[in-house]
Amino acid sequence: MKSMDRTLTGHLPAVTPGETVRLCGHVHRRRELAAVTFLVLRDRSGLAQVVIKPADGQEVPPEETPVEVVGIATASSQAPGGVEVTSPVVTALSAPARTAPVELWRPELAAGLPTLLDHAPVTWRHPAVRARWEIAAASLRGFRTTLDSAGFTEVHSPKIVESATESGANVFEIDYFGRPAYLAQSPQFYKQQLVGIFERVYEIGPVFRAEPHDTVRHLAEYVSLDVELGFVRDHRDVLSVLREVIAGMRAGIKTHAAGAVERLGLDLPVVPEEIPVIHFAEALKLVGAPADEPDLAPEHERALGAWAQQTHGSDFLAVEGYPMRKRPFYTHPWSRQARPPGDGSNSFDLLFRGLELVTGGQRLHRLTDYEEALRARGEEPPAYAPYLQAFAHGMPPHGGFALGLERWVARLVGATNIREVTLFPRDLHRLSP
Ligand code: AMO
Repeated sequence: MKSMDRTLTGHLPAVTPGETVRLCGHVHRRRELAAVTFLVLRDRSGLAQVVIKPADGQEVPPEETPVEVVGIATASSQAPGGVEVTSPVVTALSAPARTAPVELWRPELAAGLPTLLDHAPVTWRHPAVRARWEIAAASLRGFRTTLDSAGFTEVHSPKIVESATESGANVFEIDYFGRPAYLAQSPQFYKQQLVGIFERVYEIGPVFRAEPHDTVRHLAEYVSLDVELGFVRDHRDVLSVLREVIAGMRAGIKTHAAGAVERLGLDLPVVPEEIPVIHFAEALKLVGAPADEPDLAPEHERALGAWAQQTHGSDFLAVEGYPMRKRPFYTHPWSRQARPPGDGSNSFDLLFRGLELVTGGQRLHRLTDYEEALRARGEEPPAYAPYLQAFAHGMPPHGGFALGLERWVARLVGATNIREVTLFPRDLHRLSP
């Protein structure tokens, strides 16, 4: 008995009735009736019912206490999966758990967002809450699988950096052995330099934004899924890779998180063979915004999302040709034949169900273009010397994109606030748990 392997609750239905099994998990629910006590045990794979009769002489510790249960697998039409455990020996694996701040055994968690976040180490135990991260984890598997099989190399770049990459404003300054340094706002500079080495790279990692606004779509730290590839013709090649990546993330969810999809009743998006593309100038017209607007407001993105759904039956819409003045200095100017009005760029945003999910595009790749672009923005190229050396020594035309993991999951599960799908969110007001 001592060396007996553990059976997961999810595998219990496959056990031959009459066999002895050993389960480990948390007490999800303890129900004491006059003649019998039911213990619902929760492990990483699901729930199982354990039936305790007075003659078994077993005490069930309070809900959330981790336990080991050794008993007989017994067929029962009442039990989840048709098999329950009887005649058990129940051993507590820690001191009795304190009463949880929320009733985790209820099918749906009845708690407001502050309670969920304040008690995250406990509230994430709820199966319906945990399912959200299962979606995230399966998406990451799909992301990696897709890129690994397309010849990409996974990289990791420093998170303590010398200068801002996206804009100076929302950067966290830190004390680095007595001199100023910053938390990386994105792996942008590094992923570009690494294209010169590996040609195709991706990184999954945290990025930091000192977001001064308290919104439902911004965090101070989020998980960025970054991709960069060389020898592109323009941003449309990048968009094709993005399409494959999103299809791969969806496939990852279907394969590795089928239980979470079912539990949450998700309607996974259809990823069209080709993601519909609209030019920024057209998009402004469509939503009735002034032609000189430099960016899309959230309500514009929502309207465009609805338009993409109606016109193309698509949950996704790429908006290309954003004005150069709103994009970072490394952005490549518009180069396709049909020249749109204004100072367009070879960059795009991807909207998913009316929310910006991805930013990407083609980058400059000639040293002289960088020097010019930096000077035009009042910056001195020597300040960027470590980054610019890659271009001095020859870089191919390249481009890439970054996808915010929390926004992807929030849209998939229908969460209005991205904090609902973030394990331990960091924002203007929150630094713990
Ligand atoms: P950008 O700054 O647009 O682009 O970020 C890319 C994507 O990251 C997500 N995102 C955020 N998610 C949560 N909280 C935030 N504060 C936040 N800010 C951004 C969004 C967004 O679309 N270097 C470029 C990418 C590139 O061109 O490759 C960049 O970082 O989903």
